[in-house]
Amino acid sequence: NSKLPASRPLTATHPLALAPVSSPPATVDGFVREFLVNLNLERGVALSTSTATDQYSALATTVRDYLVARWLEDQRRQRSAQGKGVCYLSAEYLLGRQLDNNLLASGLTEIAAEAMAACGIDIDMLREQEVEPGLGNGGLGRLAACFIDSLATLSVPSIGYGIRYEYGIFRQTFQGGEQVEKPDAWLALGSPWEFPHPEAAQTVSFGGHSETYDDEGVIRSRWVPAWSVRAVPYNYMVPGYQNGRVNTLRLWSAEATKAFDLRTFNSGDYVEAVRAQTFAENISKVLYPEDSTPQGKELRLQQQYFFVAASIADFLDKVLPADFDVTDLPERVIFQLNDTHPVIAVPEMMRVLVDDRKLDWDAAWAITQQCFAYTCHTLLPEALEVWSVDLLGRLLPRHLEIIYRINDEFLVRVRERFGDDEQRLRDMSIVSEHRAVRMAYLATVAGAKVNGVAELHSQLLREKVLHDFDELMPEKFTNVTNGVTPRRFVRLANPRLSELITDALGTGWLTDLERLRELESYAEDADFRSAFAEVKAANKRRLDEVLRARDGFEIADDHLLDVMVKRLHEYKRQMLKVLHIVTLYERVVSGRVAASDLQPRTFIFGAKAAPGYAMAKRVIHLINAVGSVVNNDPRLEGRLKVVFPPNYNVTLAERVIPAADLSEQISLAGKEASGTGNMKFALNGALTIGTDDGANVEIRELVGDDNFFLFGMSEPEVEELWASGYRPGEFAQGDDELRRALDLISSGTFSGGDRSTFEPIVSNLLYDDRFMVLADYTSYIAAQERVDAAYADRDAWTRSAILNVARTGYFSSDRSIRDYIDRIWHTPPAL
Ligand code: GP0
Repeated sequence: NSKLPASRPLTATHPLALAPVSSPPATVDGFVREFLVNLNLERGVALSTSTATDQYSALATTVRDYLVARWLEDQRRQRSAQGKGVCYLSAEYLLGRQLDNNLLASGLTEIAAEAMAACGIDIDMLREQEVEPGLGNGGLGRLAACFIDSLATLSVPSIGYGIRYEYGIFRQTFQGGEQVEKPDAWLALGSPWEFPHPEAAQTVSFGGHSETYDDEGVIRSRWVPAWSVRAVPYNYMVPGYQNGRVNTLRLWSAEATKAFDLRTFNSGDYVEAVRAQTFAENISKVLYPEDSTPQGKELRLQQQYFFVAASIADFLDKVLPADFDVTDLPERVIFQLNDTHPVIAVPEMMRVLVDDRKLDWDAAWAITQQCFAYTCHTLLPEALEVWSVDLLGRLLPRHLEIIYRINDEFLVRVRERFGDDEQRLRDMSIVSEHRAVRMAYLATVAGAKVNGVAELHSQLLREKVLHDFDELMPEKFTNVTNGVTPRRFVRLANPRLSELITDALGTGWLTDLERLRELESYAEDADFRSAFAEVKAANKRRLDEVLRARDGFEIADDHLLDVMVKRLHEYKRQMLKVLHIVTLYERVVSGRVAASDLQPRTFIFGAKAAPGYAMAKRVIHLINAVGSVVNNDPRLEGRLKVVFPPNYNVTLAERVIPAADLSEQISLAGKEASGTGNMKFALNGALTIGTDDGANVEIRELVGDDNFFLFGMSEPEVEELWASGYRPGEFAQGDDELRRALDLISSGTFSGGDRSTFEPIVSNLLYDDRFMVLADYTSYIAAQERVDAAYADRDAWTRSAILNVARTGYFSSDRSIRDYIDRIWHTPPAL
């Protein structure tokens, strides 16, 4: 009997307290009722007077209501099981829109559509109201979002911890073809998906000094910080795909502590008081927009420490039972470090165990080494974070001390193993000669495991970036090839393809993506091929509609859709793509090729540049400039189009990728850690033109050479050319068309006759060219000719596209998560 007792208060053991809510009935009527209740009670409006914002918010809240009971049940289950769980520590989660994902996960998509229709509301219009939470830069943040989806779908007890930035990745606009950044006020209308918990706030301290004291005869260290902020958790539900599970994503927001108010009050300076408030709130104000090139700013270190200190405290004090013995910690948790951004968690854990919990150093170190694992996402030396000793000493003096001690003990080990090899000691020291703390080294020394994100990447980590560490502790190194969630990037992004697959294979493939293999035989079926081609064509028409409405661009039906979407970075080589377009253009305007002989193509770009990355911004300007010339030159007869919609984000990705014919993955071999866009395209039936880099290698092995356009130098060839002294100018001399393309850019053709605008790009290529664009140009152009030839046989192309889908089920993030469990986490099978 779960009736409320009339006079006694509800106790924690009362049945209603144990199973507090039941979901509303999963019927159209039940949904409508809940929706109207939310509209009335949450928004305070009637249906007749509600705005689109009200309706979207009430719809989201309604979906949330259906998930809450499962969420609470999962929390209860995870608490009572007391098993080992995963804490994913990531400074970025590039979530994308939530509504459709949560409808799909809860199985409410049709019911919600009918319910909205019953209310006279166009649910598609409500979908468009949602502002995506852009709490990440690119691949790394999106990977974290895919991983928490798979963790929930695989029923792994886990919590994602991160930062609730008030401003996510900037909104990109173009003015005169140049990137202009606008703040992303994604919270301006509130977010219906979050649950703030100010009562569960943690205090996070900074500054001050470290001192020793006599603790009943034992000399101990303690940190006497100078200031602190409040970390307020905001919880988000992370539903598994139709499995009744809901995990938690906990994002921290910074607020001023009472101490700030007190200081103000005492000083009597109101304005100073408010300024202090702002100072605290600054910590979670904005996502740093640098991808792969950290800036070493103090505020960023504050952000990093802020969220990991709050997360560790939350896990130890709130998630674990009150009487938990921290010596058992390795049986209960593994903290996965998503790149170096959260690595300051290592000394923080040591500080908590040694200073607060009074464990001896060796015991604490043994625990810490089992509780952390580190994922490296890069091969670029400039992407490896370092923090100056001065900054660390100022902001986190006790942590710096701890890092020094970890380093001292580590160097003793190095000496034991390699003798007094001073060069090696310098090379491996966590604290460099330049008084900088190398966070990747700290993570490698502290972590139980270190993984790269694709086979080639993990191999190069062992051979190059972390070579010395691999020699000393080879057992730590492993690989987990990245993956993407098929729920968002196949099912939601490509409903037509999903339906076609389900018609052929039945259900079940969305959580067992290797089953796509069964499509191989369908590639030989002419009816299936034409159905598949019709899906691609329909996706192009859908993209055409989206881009017309969004930016006024058109996508012609008969064009090959050639897509390069990713952050703008020189190593990714958007310039190679530009040179291809300029070459095609030059062929026609010079009269060497008739426009009618061109395979019609539309080139789609999507790319944000870090605001301080001048060369990247120049390339954006050039793409737009080439676009406005090419798109308007009648000599091309409309056969080449360049389309660069601003503000590429997850929402746009979900529209662009399913429409693509050709996926551009053209980084210099040995530079792209993995790539994840490459996987999304292949799974949606685009063929890849790519170098032997990152996960491209694995994609090509799986789909087969016949279904992949390989070009360019291999990583060893790149190394060899560097070693022999790379002179890019010689490649320009050696290829007539390359020289013509560069000359055309230099001549001012794309800059209204002004020769200076793009001169820095051309001279950079001719005299420096760190990423060997010119060396790979000839091979790239040849590969593009093979693309044109292949596309001419449309039916054979479609066959290859189907085989790409059939053979890339390996790239489900479910498989990645299983690999993490087997190779790194060793968590028990799901509850
Ligand atoms: C790597 F170092 N990545 C970094 C970084 O700062 N930001 C970032 O997004 C990316 C890699 O470049 C990647 O190769 C990789 O797939 C991704 O991390 C996830 O592992 C392409 O985006």
